[in-house]
Amino acid sequence: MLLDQLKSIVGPKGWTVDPVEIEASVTEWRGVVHGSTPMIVKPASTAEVSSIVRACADAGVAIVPQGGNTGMCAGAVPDESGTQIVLSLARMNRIRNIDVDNFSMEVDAGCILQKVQEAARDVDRLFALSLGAEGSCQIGGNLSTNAGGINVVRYGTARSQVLGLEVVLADGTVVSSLRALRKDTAGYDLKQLFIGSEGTLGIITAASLKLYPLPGNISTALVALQSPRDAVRLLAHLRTELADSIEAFELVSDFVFGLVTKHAPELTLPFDDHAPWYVLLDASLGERSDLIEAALMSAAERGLLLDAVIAKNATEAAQLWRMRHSIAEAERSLGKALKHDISVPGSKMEEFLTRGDELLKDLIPDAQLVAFGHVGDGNLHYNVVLPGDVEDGEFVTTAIYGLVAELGGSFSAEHGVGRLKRQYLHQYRTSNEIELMQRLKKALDPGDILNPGKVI
Ligand code: FAD
Ligand code: 2HG
Ligand code: ZN
Repeated sequence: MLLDQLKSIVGPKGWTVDPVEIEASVTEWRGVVHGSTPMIVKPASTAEVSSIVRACADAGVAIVPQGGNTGMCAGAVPDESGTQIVLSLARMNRIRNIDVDNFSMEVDAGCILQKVQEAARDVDRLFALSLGAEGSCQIGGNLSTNAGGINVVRYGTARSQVLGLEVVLADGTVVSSLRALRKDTAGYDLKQLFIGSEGTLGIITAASLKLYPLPGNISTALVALQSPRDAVRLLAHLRTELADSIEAFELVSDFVFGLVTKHAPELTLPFDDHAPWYVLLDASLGERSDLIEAALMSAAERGLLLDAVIAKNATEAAQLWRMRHSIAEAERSLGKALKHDISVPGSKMEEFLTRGDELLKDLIPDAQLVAFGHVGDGNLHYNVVLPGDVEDGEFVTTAIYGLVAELGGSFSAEHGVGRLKRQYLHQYRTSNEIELMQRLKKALDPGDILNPGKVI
């Protein structure tokens, strides 16, 4: 019997059928998808992951790898069949080693992102991935979704932070390419296949990560703006004026900050008057923190901004970033929004927002638009809260994705495809791209046991 076999592989601490734990693991972060599983297995080593996968493959039973279960497209929850095993990486949470001189570290896949950041900071290094869920998401989940977050504008997505990976394949084979090298042209770059594949091609058990020098003093500013176009122009201006020291550059609509301050009344906007849009930014200027004021002044002279506040100290800066990182929670309290994590070229951002606005007014005038995001990367969260009497918003999503495609963008820029966006992958990728993805999936997972029903 498979469940008994799995129990004996992981020992008494390595599995659970506790209803409370099961409930949390089968429910997507917003509760929009609710699956079922007979058991959660929690291996403590790569060897255990390998044995679990081999046993499941022999029995023809599917596995759903799960990190912090903070994903936004139901990739980490099992389906409703009640047969899929959830494989939690939570017990594999060791920082394996840090090579300070090589600016690299090796970690288990189940390490919480914040723990990785802190371990790097303790040795004066930066691990440059940061996002609102960092207190609970795991590095394995970050890599499997190729997560973005607030520092992509400077350091790239999760993919750019990886030097090597250790992966368990669908037949239990362990492929270790944990080399901590920045240059390596020996054969195919296998790690890239698994990064962003959302647990459908292999289970990531460890990673060798790239570190940077700590950026030193960070200047944080909140800028009030008339339009997203000004945000794009302001970013170009600041990049030039401040020698490309912008570490984060996030756009938020006034409506969205209104949601946050309603949801968390202790947070307030530091302006007397409201503006249509805001940008929250970090710049690493070291001792030259005065430069940010001069750069913002010259931006104001060019008409690129309405007002700006520079955080006076780390506490004020943290308060501003709390407002940004509280958006997902605040939106969740409104109900089940249609989430669209789209991207368009920066030059098309304004057109997308103007035409998107017209489209929404036309289709569904009482909808509430929750627009914010990583404008420096052309990645917007263009979420729509439907009025109570509209049950199914698929027509809205289809129209928005159509506009995104027309402007040369992507319907899925940051959170992955998971289960919720799967149908659109087939619509917005060419048939040759889909066929190649299917061939890769078949070659690596012929029995379709790794996270079936997700992505492809
Ligand atoms: P999970 O949700 O557990 O899993 C995600 C996917 O990866 C699933 O398909 C799962 O099967 C697979 N997976 C997990 N671990 C492994 C593994 N070890 N091997 C193989 N496959 C695996 N995302 C962003 O990109 N940018 C943001 O700014 C951002 N902000 C967020 C803010 C909040 C408040 C929340 C709740 C979420 C946010 N997210 C963001 C989404 C989410 O945090 C990220 O997608 C994160 O990378 C998921 O990590 P996780 O450990 O929770 O993965
Ligand atoms: C963010 O940027 C996350 O805060 C979550 O990617 C986005 O809630 C969302 O739609
Ligand atoms: Zn985001």
